[in-house]
Amino acid sequence: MRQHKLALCKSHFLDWIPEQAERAIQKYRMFTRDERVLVAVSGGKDSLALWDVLLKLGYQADGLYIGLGIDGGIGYSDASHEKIRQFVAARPGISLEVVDVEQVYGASIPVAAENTQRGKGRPCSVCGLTKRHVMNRVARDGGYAALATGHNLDDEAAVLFGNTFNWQVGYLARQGPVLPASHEGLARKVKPFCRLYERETAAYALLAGIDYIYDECPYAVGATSIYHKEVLARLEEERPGAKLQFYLGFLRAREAGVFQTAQEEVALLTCPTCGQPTTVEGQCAFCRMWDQVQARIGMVATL
Ligand code: Q46
Ligand code: ZN
Repeated sequence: MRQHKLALCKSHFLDWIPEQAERAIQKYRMFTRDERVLVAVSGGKDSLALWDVLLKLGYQADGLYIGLGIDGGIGYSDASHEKIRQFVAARPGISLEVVDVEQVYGASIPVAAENTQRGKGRPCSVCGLTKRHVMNRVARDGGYAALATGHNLDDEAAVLFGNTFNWQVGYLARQGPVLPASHEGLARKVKPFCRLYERETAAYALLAGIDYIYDECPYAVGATSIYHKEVLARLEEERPGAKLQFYLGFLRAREAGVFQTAQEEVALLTCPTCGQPTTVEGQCAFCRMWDQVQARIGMVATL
C-alpha cells in the first residue's frame, strides 16, 4: 500500500482491514455494538467484505439483498444472488433479507425503466431511486439504527470529484461517511470502508476467501463515475495517496464548516403513500414512478 508506505503479509492484512473499518466506525460515530446495522449487499467484493468485517468485529449486522432483475447477457442479478447465498450458507446463523423488485412492485428494473419517463433508455435513475426506497423501508420496518453500504475510497473520491468539478455545493455539503437520518424512523447511512482503496477491499475479499461477482452491472458501462475513477487513477499513479488526500482534505474542510452556507434546510414532507420523506407535496418520486410503471404494464397486459 504505497499511500501508507506499508506492506503486510496475508494474516496481518486480514487484521488490518477490520482495524481500519473499526477506526472509521468510531471516528465518525457510525454505530455501536448495541445497535443493529443493516448491510446492503450486492454480491460484489465491497459489500460482502463489509458484511464479513462487521460480523468479525462483533457488530449486529444483517444483510439486505435487492433483486433488480438485471440480466445484461450475463445473468447479472442471478449470479449476484448466488454469491450472496454462498456467503450466507458458509456463516450459519446470519440473517439476510431478500427483496425481489419484480415480485414486490410488478416489474424488474430494466422493464420499469422502459415504462417510465425517468428511464429514458438508461435504468440507473429508476434503479437508484428504487434501491434507496427499499433500503429505507427495510431499515425502518426492521428497526435498524444504521444502513451500511460498501462504498470505498475510490467510489467516494469519484463522487467528490464529480461534485467538485460541477460545483454542486449542495451535494458537497451532504457528502460524507455518515448521513444522519433525515426523517423520523429512517436509519442513518454509513460507509465504514470510505477510507479504504478499492484494491484493498478486493485483496481482503480474495484473502478472506469471499467469492464475489467480478462483473460490474452491465448498465454501469459508460457512467461518468467510471471516467472520474480513471482520471483519479492517473493522479494516484504519479502521486500515491492522492485520492486519500483529496477525500480526507475535503472531510476536514467540511468539518471546518466550509460548506455550511450551502447546507440549506430543505423542508421534508411525508409521502402519503409510503411514509418516506419527500421534498414535494403529495406522493414521492418513487411512488409516482412505480404508479406510472404499473399503470403502463397493466394497460399492456389487458390489451
Ligand atoms: S445496479 Fe442499478 Fe447500478 Fe446497474 S442499473 Fe445502474 S444503478 S449500474 S450501482
Ligand atoms: Zn412514497
